Amino acid sequence: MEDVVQNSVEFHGKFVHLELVDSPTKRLRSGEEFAYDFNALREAAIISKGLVCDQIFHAQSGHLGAALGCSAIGAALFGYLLRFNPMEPRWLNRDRFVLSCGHASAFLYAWLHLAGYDLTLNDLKNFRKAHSRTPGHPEFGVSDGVECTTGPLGQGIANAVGLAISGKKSEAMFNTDGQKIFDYNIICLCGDGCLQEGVASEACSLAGHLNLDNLILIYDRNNITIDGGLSRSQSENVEKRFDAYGFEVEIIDGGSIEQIIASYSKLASLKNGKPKLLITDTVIGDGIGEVAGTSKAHGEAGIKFIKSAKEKLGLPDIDFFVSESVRRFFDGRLSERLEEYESWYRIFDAWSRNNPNLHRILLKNGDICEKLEKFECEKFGKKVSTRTANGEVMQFLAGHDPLMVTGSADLFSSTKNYLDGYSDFSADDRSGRNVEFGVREHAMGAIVNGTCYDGIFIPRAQHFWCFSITCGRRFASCRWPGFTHFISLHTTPLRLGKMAQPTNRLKLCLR
Ligand SMILES: Cc1ncc(C[n+]2csc(CCOP(=O)(O)OP(=O)(O)O)c2C)c(N)n1
Ligand SMILES: [Mg+2]
Repeated sequence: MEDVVQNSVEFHGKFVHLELVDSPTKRLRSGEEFAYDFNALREAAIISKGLVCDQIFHAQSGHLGAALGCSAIGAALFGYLLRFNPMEPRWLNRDRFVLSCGHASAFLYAWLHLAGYDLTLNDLKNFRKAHSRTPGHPEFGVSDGVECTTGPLGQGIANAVGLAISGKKSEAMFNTDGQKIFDYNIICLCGDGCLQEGVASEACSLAGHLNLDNLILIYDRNNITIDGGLSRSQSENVEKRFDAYGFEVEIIDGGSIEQIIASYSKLASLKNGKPKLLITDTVIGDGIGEVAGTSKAHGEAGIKFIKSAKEKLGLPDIDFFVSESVRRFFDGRLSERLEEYESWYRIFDAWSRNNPNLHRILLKNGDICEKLEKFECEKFGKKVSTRTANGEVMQFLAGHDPLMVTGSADLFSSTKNYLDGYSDFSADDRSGRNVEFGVREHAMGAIVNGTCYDGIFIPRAQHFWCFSITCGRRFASCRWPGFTHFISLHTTPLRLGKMAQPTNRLKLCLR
């Protein structure tokens, strides 16, 4: 007999009604023998290619290359490897998937649709249209399943590091001996360009130092960027570079679903203190023979070959086609995912009853603004600098809200935002509330954004304006090095999404 328990709970300001069914869940992660349906995954990968092509064909714009080249990765991740519940997209213990190469948004939308998220074929048809749920680059809060707004290359990797910090802190703060409610991973798909950006190097260096073994970077290594082959501008050994950062690294064929599942599963289960880099060798634009493997495949040049490409892939001449068998496969997976969620929820429910204080903190029932009213400004007694006053206020608030964390890029002594009485967040101390970012201002900004996206902790980070990432341009605008930066603006921010809008950026750059 199934034991059905009616329940409802508030999750991040949203009421979730649940029927808890007491049935055994297939735990993919438990290491049990599991029969993967590789045929369904292969078919789903082809269907995803059709959906990618159709979105970009309809919009007559977009990036085909990585979205097609990563179809096997998408099938493995969204078919089996990622833990999520499309019915509860902000499930606290979901795996967080970040598409750092945000230009490949058609990939994400195709897979979110197939996996059962609230993203319809109509949404896919509106790809790159104003106010659609499928903007040119993924936008947080616009479509379920999008964890971070991405597009500027490399940012997503640093966001993922911020999510990983949040994950480690959540485990330390909320898991109890009796009940483990957090054990999620952060999976970030990134391309050659993401890994060329300095922000990624800063963030990964810190991730290795902090032993963030809940972070899995999947590197879509197609060796092509917009203007041509990667060898024009890069010759380092990425494997050794990440090994030096302290990552566990594996290289596989990114077109083999079997290899992806095997390597990912191995890496995800390795809780050895090392973040993971899964280098997947792929072919950009795979499926459109006329451009595949070349920089022409990166963007829209393949559009004119889409009709014949779909035919060669064995897809019918139907726009936005999804086969019955692929639908059935994902329906079946959805039932299994719901079971997994329900199993977790039972643990969460018991945890909530056993730990009412922690539960209250997690769901942020306390009102920090109310506390702020009690802050006595008079105690300064004299004029103080704004950074000193800010530090005092933060110290006060931190005493009232255990979710507050802070950070500095080696300038705590000047920025005055160190939380006294609390330790540093480190590989050995996950309860620490002060994050020492090192001299990595660029990554600090994006990492803190990642922690914010997660919504569990309230992170703050401070540094000096003159050391902000626009430093190079600011110096140029002062004409100190006697050089002028020419800044291009996107003429089509509408199709590209908010990430390409010049708002505020120009002001920021010229300051
Ligand atoms: C910070 C930043 N600089 C430049 C761009 C413009 N841009 C978009 S994609 C791309 C090339 C990316 O190459 P890769 O990551 O290898 O992606 P692929 O061509 O393989 O899809 C560039 C330069 C950007 N999106 N972000
Ligand atoms: Mg590339």
